Amino acid sequence: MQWNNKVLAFATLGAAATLVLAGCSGGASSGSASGGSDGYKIAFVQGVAGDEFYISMQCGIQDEAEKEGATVTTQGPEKFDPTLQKPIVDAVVASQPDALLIAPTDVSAMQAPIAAAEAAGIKVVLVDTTLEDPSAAVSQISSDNEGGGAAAFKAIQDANPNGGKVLVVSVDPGISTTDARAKGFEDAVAEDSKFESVGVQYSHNEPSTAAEIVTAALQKDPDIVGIFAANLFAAEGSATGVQQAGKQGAVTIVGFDAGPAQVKALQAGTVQALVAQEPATIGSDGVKQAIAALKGEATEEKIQTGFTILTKDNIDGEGKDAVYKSSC
Ligand code: T6T
Repeated sequence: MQWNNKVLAFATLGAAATLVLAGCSGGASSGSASGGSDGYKIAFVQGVAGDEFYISMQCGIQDEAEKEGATVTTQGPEKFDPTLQKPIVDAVVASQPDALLIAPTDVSAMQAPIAAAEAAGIKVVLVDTTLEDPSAAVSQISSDNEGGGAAAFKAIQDANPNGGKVLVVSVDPGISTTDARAKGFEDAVAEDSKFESVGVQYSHNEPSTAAEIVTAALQKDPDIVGIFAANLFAAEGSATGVQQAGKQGAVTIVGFDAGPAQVKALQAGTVQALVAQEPATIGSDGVKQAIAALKGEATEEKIQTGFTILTKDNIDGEGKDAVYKSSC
């Protein structure tokens, strides 16, 4: 597991396409960004539109692009779904940008559309998620997702020294990030005989489905002590599910990401810890790698960014900066 300094400092918990204007608030609209007229054209394809993780990434991309005099257009599918993301990529390829920054929604289904971008001479950077075969990309940038999953288990472990049953609420199989988080969590659980995993369930990125999963799981196994929600929407829904089951405070919830609604749940005590990623850094690093490739300079094959564990103790202080944005 890779820990950055912030993680060490904060790991205190007893543990239909939307085209978004660069520089605007992230709502559904259409158009393209402004930037240096002679600069590179960068297309950013999000995993899903309206997700504060990708909005924060967009902010990082735009800030870095502005420094370089490059223009950015941002688009994302309405759902985290390769059948909706593929046509967006196809249209982006047809529009011939210089570079494509993309978070593929599936490790295999997005392979061919992204290979087509590379074949068209577009420099591809994979941001956040990756592919089974990432060779079409000049660089892959993501959090330490496995490490984040293990850190989530540590938070549950610290809050429940006697052990017990734990549940993972993920998104869909085939997403590199959430699969790695679930693996990191499950591997760590397997190393502590006091804990037993009741398995990984998939919410399809729908908070309401995550809430249903959690209420049903708590009915079946009322002795569940901890829930790891592997992304923002799974975490929002898991918090609702625990509340609906009347188990607030009795079950430790640790969620990946740090959207504003997740932070409210942390402050309210429904959720005990959040694993905040650094989406703006992923985005700015993505722009740097794309531009290096366009200039014929060396690129880094893989860049791993850090995460911060947010708790009630640091969220109103040092942790504030790690909260995701709803608009740039
Ligand atoms: O957790 C992030 C991202 O890292 C993951 O790949 C998909 O879900 C999010 O966008 C949060 O909703």
